[in-house]
Amino acid sequence: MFEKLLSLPVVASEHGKDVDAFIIYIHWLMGFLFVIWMAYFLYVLWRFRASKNPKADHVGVRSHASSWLEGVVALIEAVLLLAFAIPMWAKIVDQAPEGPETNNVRVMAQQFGWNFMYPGPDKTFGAQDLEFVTSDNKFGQVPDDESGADDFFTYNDLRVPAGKATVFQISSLDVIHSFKVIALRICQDAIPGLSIPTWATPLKEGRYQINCAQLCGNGHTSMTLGFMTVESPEAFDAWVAEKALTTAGEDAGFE
Ligand SMILES: [Cu+2]
Repeated sequence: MFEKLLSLPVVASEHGKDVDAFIIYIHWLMGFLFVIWMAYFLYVLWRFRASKNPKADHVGVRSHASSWLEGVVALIEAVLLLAFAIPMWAKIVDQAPEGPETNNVRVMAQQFGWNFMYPGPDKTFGAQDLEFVTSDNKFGQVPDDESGADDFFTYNDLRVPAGKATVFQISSLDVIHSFKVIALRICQDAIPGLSIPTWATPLKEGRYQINCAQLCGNGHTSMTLGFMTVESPEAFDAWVAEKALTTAGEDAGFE
């Protein structure tokens, strides 16, 4: 029972197990600190009990040991942040993969759903320009751009191939949303006017919920109607070929 109660949500991405390991490590560390601090608290209650200390000491601690200790803790935290956390973020998160084996999807959040744009079989997106954005052209696709001829759109239906990295370019049509796929262990704010990449390599085939992780309005909860399907690369390629033939250029969205 406890195993089910305490387990983390299903992991479908390559880096997801590292995120989970980190979460578990932090819980162990916090558990350890909790035990130590509680023991210290009980010791202090006993050590400075009223029966042995009838008169309060108004000077208190005379040594500077605790100030030094705090300085050391601050230094360790600065080293963790500057030497480990920031370089690791720059290496793992900011450097999205590129190349022919990488799948690319543009994500346009709106009140209240998810629009997805695929580059089609040529794997190249058509040009985008803000001046072309309308309610039927949410990504601002430039008309008559050749590489955009096979680009197609879906609404609340995200598909990605298993075993290949997918880079999501996240943006928003209206307010700030946040693209969160718990199974992939990714979460990125969707900000109007910006296109922010985030990426993951899905491994486990299946259908997973997409969440909006910013309270974005009164229909916020219905953004959970977005789903991501991880399928075999063959099934994904067949789907892309069929969609590009049948719905290229057609808005799939919210009416
Ligand atoms: Cu939202």
